[in-house]
Amino acid sequence: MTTVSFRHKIALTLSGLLLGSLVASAQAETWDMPMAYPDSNYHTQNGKDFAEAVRIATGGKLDITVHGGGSLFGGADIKRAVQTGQAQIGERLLSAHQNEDPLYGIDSVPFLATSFEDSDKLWQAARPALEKRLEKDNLVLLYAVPWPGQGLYFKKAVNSKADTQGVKFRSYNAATARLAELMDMQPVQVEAAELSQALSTGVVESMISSGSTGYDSKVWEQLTHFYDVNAWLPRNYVFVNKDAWDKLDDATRNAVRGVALLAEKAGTAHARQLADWYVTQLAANGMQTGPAGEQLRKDLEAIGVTMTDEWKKAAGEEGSALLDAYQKLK
Ligand code: PCA
Repeated sequence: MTTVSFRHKIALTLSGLLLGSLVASAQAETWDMPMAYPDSNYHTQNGKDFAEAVRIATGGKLDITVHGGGSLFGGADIKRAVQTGQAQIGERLLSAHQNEDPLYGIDSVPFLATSFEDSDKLWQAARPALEKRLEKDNLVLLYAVPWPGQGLYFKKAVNSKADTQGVKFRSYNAATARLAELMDMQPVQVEAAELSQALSTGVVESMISSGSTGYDSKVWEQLTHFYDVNAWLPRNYVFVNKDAWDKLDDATRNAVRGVALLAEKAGTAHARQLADWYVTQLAANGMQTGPAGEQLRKDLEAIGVTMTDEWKKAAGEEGSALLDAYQKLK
């Protein structure tokens, strides 16, 4: 009797599982997730962990395939691809859209938030407005993870603006291009995926970025100096096409939201853990690393004031309200 009921239970469980998996596979959504940065980078690793956790949390109902390193769409095309539904979900540098709306550039205002703590506060203050703004672009914001602080890379010692005249500078958004102009450099927009090539062919010879991207691109093969100026901590964010999102049932959407919350925490913790290590790696590979000298710092601060004023003017009342909200959290 006991044996029968046990077997009966197993049979029931098995058929239940089978039915469950049939239902799941009948309803399984498959999404492509283009990401711009290399597979080895912590942002991409975090995206892969996110996709895996979504698979588990939804019992296989939502199956996300991550395409790292710009392999499915290059960085510059990812937002459009997701807006138009060519991909259902993607990751991109948020401030890359600053030319569409100054709000997108709030995390690249020089010296506004220069630590992970302040970057978190700025994100907390700005997130609701960014969520609304993205919705206008047919996108749903899931999570965002910061890069470490941005420092200046050169192939010579630079002590002040006098040393940067005419230097070819790799930019990755409107703020970095503006910074180059204000230092009398020549900005050239280059995606991280093409950075090594742009450096080795001499298209660019300097940049502002984190130790992370310097490490990923082995910039020590061409560059010699890294000034750890912590100008800002830009974010990559992960977003979903609104139509694809609306097609999911409530339980799946809740599961994805929960996993996204964890992904933001895990990715941010990773960034914090790795920030110093990356700079150590630059030094271990022969680069001179350290803070900027006094005159260079002063020059950068003056440029920061100009850029902050310009951003405030461009972002208007909404921008000022966000800055106020941020100051209240500090
Ligand atoms: N790495 C990215 C953006 C900011 C960063 O640290 C890049 O250089 O493209």
